[in-house]
Amino acid sequence: MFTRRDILKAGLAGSAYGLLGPAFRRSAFGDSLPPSPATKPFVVELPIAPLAKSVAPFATRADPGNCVNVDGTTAFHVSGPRTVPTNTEFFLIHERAAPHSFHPSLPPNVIWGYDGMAPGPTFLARSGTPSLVRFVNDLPTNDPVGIGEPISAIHRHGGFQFPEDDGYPLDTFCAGQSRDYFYPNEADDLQEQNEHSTLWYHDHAIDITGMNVYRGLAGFFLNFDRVDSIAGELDTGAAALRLPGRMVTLPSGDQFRQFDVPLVFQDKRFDQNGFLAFDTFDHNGFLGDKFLVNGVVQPFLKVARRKYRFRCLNGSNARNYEFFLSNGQPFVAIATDSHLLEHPVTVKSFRIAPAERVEVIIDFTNTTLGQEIFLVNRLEQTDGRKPDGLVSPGTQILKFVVDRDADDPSRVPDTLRAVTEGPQQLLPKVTVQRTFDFERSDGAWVINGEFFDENRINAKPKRDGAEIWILKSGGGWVHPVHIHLTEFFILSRNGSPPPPLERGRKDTIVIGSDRGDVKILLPLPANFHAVPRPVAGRFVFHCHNIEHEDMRMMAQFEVQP
Ligand SMILES: [Cu+2]
Repeated sequence: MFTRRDILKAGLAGSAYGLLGPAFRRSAFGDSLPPSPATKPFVVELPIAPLAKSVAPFATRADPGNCVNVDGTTAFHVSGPRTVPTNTEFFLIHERAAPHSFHPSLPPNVIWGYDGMAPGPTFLARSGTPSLVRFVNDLPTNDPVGIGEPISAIHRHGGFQFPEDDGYPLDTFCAGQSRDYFYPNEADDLQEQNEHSTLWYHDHAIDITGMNVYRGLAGFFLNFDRVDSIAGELDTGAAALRLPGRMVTLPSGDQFRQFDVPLVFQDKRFDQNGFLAFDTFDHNGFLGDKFLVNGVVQPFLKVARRKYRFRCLNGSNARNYEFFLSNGQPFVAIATDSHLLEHPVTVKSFRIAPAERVEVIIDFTNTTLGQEIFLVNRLEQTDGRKPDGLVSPGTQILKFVVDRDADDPSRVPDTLRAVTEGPQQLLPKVTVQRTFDFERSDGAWVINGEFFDENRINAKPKRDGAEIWILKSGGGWVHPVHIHLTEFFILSRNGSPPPPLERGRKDTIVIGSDRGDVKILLPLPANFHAVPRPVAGRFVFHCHNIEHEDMRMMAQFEVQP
């Protein structure tokens, strides 16, 4: 089988794809793409993925270890049956093809989803209660659509987990196989400031992540603790923030999280028959012309006159967004990436790059019944290089329809999550400063001049230490850089203090073009506690424009024991 890297090496890109079989056929459009069929906006109600349900504990088993990746490699981390704490919750998720309606005027499409859903089921985890998730690969090996490969690795993005559970891109399982992932659900080094909020899980298999995520393999993983608690606004505990959100039981008996809404934004393109299209040879970053929220084109959401928490995730392959509200109302940002901010920040708009999360409170209290408010993207982007800039009026992505009143015991306190170990405490631990240059090379993507090579370790930081990294981009290209394992503080952007939404801990950071370079401070945790073990081993960092990632803009560090 040819890989994208083989194609690159052979210099065949864009010319000989017809030789390469269905998985590599160019979809039914060329560089002069016909636009997707017209779809009427705001006729579909926003879907909200069901919560993942735990199952009876099962015996864990060895990872297969013999799944052959498209580049010929096999797993690096192979773990045997696991010993997990007795309070671990077990989950069983099947990756499978399933029919999906993106919009009523498009024909049913076949997506690949966790439990056949795109986005997949949402996990709600409690800090201190680990999860063991068995992902079973039931993806088809003879897929007629030709978008995606039935080879999987699962990365829980923003998660603090062992190297073998991190979705290291070689650690795949093939159709017919499964892999068990253990998530400790604990804050790094058990510090409350490091408790997680909005994580997401998605495919991370070497060279094919872009196609597999585009086909639907992504979902939310939310983490709660005593401060940002599952009881949320109804929590009577002294430590509870009581942010908007509560659990309710639906008539079906299923649990549902109300007033706390995950929103994944993705752009897609459809051919003239209304079927999902993808260009395997767009190595700059694939852009769609349809805007989806939670898997459907331009939906609406009925809201009550009260506060809501929205967990915004950019799940697009390459598109950046800047969101505004059509009535000019501000957002109150409470979290960026995996962490609550120290203090809420009121903003008129916020920008979000691929894989970033921004959590905002929108207060509908002072609206009128029947009022319609739109979430609008005003950031234009026409290629994978960078967003073009703000336009007016922009594109309405999601319509809120105010249709009722509801009680609102929620609060947004002035202090959300105090930072007890910030740059001031960490800087004395720094012993190493490194520079990583993210650049284009021969139509593909390199870090410090080199493609990802699983046999090369680019950095060997010490556990329980801290490092300064300078991330640079050349050629006017924007790269959302994601670092696994640890979340960092931004010391400066272009030599100046970071803007307000970049002052919390981050796991993905945009560099390049007018955003410039960043200097970041990475703390390296010392220990895992749920299964006691020092933090050590290999983790990757890469561009999260997934086409850049698949074209090898990735490197790795190995935390030293
Ligand atoms: Cu990039």
